[in-house]
Amino acid sequence: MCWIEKAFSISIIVLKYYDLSYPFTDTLTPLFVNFQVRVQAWKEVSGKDIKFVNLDVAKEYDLLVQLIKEEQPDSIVHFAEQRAAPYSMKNSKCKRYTVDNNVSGSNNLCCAVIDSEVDAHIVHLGTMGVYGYGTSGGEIPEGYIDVILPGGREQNILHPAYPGSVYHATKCLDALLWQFYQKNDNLRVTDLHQGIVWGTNTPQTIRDERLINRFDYDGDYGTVLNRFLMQGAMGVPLTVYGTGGQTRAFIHVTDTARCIEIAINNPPTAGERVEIFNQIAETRRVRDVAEMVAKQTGVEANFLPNPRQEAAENELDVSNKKFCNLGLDPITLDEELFSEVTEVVNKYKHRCDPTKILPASFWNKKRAEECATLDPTSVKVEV
Ligand code: USQ
Repeated sequence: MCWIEKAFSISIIVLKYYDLSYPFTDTLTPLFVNFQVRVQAWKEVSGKDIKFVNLDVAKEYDLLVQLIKEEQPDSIVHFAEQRAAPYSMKNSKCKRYTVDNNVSGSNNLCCAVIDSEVDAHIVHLGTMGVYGYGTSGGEIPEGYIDVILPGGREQNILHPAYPGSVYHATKCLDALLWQFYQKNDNLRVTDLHQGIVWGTNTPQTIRDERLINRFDYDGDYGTVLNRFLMQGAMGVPLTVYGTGGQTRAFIHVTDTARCIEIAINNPPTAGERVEIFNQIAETRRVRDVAEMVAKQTGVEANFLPNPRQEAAENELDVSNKKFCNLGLDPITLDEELFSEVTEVVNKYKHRCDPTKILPASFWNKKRAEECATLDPTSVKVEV
């Protein structure tokens, strides 16, 4: 589906993921699925017009080309991908759907920009997970890395891909598509390698309840810090996977929006290589994040067998200099902002299904066997 924002001096199409045909837990927040309600609410609070079009980017190619021709966008923000790693690893159906939807969607978008003959800048939401975690033995640069090839040949190449799930693998495949279409057709592309998003509201969505964001708390869609904050607010022991020694990159949802704005305002020129930013504020170890939430809420950390095939402990050092040089002042993990999330959770906690809190997606047979003792019905929440 697409949002088209023409209120700024430039025109933007935002391709957004939304699929009601796949079963998932309802978001904790009561998201307004009638998009006309959201569009109307935004008009009322901002005076700005957004047009909403419902189309499947991975399947309805002709409609996508027609839309781009009609709207002549300066930028197209590509968020139209199945976004959850655990969901992508649930079973073969979910793995195949994630690849079909994500890779076809990205390829269709490149073809549609070429066929429509519109010089639109593609801004794509990638992931830090394309790099793997701590695999290059030093700071992860922004997209490209200096290497010395056999014979002492110095090169600057796309950072090697090291995905940890089918979802992350689709973002690696996307990265190769951007490289190809930039080289072959001079497409202008920015790839944003984002860390784990936390928080609920941005300064825009907080203006009206009808604009509320999703808040996924379940084991398939919820990301780690939001899950911990929700569990803390409901008196549920925090679901730390394994030792909690995994170090990951984090970013607040407000900074996500800010980074997209910065990327749109700083497009590569025609012929310039794919621009890549690391869209992160900071890195933290999962058990340290759990400790912060435990201290604030009084709940304990519960170290569970890890449902994922991932390193038990890793270091992670990531450069985010480009965004900082362009004006991003990153929001870091902060207890005041935790309170804002907790308020949202407390308001809607009656909507929580406690049986969805434990992990329900296992990376392989061995991990599933190790997690066999986890009983989803054992979780009790304080309402
Ligand atoms: N984890 C726990 N307990 C939980 C949930 C997760 O210990 O209850 C651990 C996981 O084992 C993992 C880490 O926390 O080591 C992060 O898990 P996550 O579910 O928050 O994030 P992940 O699956 O890696 O993917 C999410 C989003 C994806 C985005 C990615 C950014 O689903 O869209 O691209 O974060 S990143 O991981 O930096 O690539």
